Amino acid sequence: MKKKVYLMFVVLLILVLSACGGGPGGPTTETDGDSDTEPAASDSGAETESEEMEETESETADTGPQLAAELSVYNWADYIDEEIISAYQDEYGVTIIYDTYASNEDLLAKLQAGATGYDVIFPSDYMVSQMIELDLLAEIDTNDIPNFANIDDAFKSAPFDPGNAHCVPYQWGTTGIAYRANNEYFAENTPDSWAYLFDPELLEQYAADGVNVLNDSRELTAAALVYLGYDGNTNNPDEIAEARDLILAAKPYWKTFNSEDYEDALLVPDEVVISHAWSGDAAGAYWETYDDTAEDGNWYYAIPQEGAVKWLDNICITASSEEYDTAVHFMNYLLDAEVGAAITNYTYYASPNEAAKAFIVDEILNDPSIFPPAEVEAKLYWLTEVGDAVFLYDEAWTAIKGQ
Ligand code: SPD
Repeated sequence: MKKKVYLMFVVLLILVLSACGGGPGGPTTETDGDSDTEPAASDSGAETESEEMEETESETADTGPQLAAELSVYNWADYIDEEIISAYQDEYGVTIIYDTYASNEDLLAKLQAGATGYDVIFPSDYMVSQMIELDLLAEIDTNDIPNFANIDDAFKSAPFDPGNAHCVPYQWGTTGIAYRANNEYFAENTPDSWAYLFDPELLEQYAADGVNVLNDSRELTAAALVYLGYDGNTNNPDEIAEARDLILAAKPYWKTFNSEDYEDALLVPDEVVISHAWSGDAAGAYWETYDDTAEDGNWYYAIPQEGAVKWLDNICITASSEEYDTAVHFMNYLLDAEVGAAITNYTYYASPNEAAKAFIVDEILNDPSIFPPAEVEAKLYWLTEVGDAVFLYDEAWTAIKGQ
């Protein structure tokens, strides 16, 4: 399986970095003999307190801030190879408390409910604006993150966070339709329209074989809106209500609302035949089912003709975090070229890290479902903050999930 190959790649990367005596937290280029690798936060050796103090003071003076013993990271499910987390912990002695969520709205609800334990989070574009307005994000200084220089300019200073005052880019992708290429129906019919998820007449032909939609209110409502010919970010109550009704009419044909681990379901025979999907999960299903003899995988990915979402997930620090120095150190680590590539080689999502591209495996770099060509880009749009209409989307979602 491909993921095993990528896991070996990560292990190899860690060995190479250790052999070089440097760490990915360091600068992208070294101009002198000093290593930018910072000291570990904890030390298991039996030193006296004064020895420890002396060492701490000189390390602090020479190499930068002391790192915290722990950092709490809250990320999307299945969005990083655990080996990368382990490598950071081993190299810097910071214990990462790692937890996951399934949607931007779950993340927001958790923070609004008063959760203060999280330091580093990964909201998408529109949610970054929403969180900035709600004062849920700390301000950052990208000068504290030397590897920010690795990020492609096209992904810097996005409208949702001008000047990257709060966040840095992590991974990006699109939202389309994944389908079983070897299914009798889809071998004849390419699902290149949202009709394949919303039109009961079409759904009747394959619903029994399993249909999944993302359990994500803005994503699913946007797909319904653009199918109806509306703006995927509308704040018009009538249009949102129409999208809700379209979804409710299609819902009986859907087997699951799953965005957390549906990529696993795609690999189970007879579980699902078509799914509303994020590009990386669809590409993962393709490569996981790739047959060397046939030179093909069993899952394909289509961008519907009506338009599809392009999104950018970001690394941010919560306003309640007391670990700014360690949080930016961890962000810098994730933005290292080789670490950035190891993330994409595991997730199959596109990397906004230009320097990482030299280390991303060719089959991902050359996969148009991951890095879309210009004609596909032309059909993509961003989800944006919708102001008070967010309450209309929430109401619609409650109705959709409740019935
Ligand atoms: N398995 C992790 C998937 C993360 C996808 N983020 C998508 C955000 C779309 N709004």
